[in-house]
Amino acid sequence: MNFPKNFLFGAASSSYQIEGAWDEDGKGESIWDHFAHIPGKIKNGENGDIACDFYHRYRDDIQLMKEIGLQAFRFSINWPRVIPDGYGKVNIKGLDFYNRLVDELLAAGIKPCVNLYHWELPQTLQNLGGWMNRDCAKWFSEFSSVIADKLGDRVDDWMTLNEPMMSASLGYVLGYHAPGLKKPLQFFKVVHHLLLGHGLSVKAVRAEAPSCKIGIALDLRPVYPESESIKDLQAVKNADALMRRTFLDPIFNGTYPPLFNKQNILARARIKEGDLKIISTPIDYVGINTYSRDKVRYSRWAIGTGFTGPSEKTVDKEYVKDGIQYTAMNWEVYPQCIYEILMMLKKDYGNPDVYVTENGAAFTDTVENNRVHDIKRISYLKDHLTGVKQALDEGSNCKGYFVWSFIDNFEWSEGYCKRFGLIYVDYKTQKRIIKDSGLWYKNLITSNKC
Ligand code: IFM
Repeated sequence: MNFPKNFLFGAASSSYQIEGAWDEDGKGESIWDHFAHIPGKIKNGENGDIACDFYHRYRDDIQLMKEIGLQAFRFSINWPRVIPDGYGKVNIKGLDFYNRLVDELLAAGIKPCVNLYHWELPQTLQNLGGWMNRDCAKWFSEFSSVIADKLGDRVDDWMTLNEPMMSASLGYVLGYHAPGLKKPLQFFKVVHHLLLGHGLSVKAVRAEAPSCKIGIALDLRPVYPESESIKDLQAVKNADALMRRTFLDPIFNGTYPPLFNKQNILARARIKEGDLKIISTPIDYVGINTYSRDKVRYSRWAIGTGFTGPSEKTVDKEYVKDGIQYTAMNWEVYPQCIYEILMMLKKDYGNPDVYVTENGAAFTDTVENNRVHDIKRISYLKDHLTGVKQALDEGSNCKGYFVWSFIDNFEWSEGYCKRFGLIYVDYKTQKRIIKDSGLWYKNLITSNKC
């Protein structure tokens, strides 16, 4: 099964999950530094203070990327590392880290793909309301300008936000993620400000780097009903509107789905004239982060949405139920997910250029004689790439695929127990081991087929 000649194979990461050095070289505090330091918020009391120590080990890690043949590396910029207070003074040492990282990647022949926001909001801005404050969109665009001004001469590929749905839902409604708020009535306001920030950031980056390509990484999953009842089928429509169309419709069409009409208590954002025009500023591609599908059911208690979604209940370990494999995140392995999302984008949004910006799986890994035989991860990746290939054969404009993740890392509220990497990390010693999946990926990249 061959992929097109210029199809890009990479791997992804994010700053808080790998960098560590949380208070070094003038870095300010992020909402994740703050949240993870609150006892009880993260499993086993862990935090990202050290993580994979990528801040100090990036040179060696880039050699590992080279060893497994990565063509591209997607990473995020830690906003308060560069602008400690969120706006105003730039921390040159922080900016210089990303400058060196880009140079080192290019020297290794690896394409740097910059994601501007993977949830590392400066805590100072959270103290001013975070994304509930409309000014946050403006501060984000100023931060984007600073980064594009510095890196835009060497970085061609950009993303504004990673998974704004997760920022808004886990961060402001369910409270599992930083900033840890439970304010459902603020949901849509947060979404709107994030999307406004996205639109302003697209313009800011283009102003500094006119020939770059810029998009956004959205978490998109096919939605299925738990039963065939009319109410569950309606729940699917609502879930689809909330989780998919809330983001794709304004970006591609300049409208919000009807779920957010004025009568809906969730729709408390003040949308000003011209906002949707900014949000729908044309982008060069859309990134999709896809891992599984969601099953939803009707719920009369879910005010404003009418459905309850996938359970957030976590498990210790992967398992098989009714013949279906679930990962250690308790996510169903549903390999058609990427194919279905790519086909949906083709049918409903004019077949834009797409990158699969994240796909991968957490399984329990064990080290035996300095090797990690992660066959379940290999089969997961292989089956999902088969879906990509099928979509390409049916006319999708998918241009590349990034494994989540390049390296085991800090999995947010789950701490370090969930491993997604192609590279294993022994957190006590920071020793790395290329897993069998890393070697398998290398072979796929070299042969261009799976
Ligand atoms: O680790 C996360 C990443 O930060 C965002 N997308 C999903 C991954 C796995 O949960």
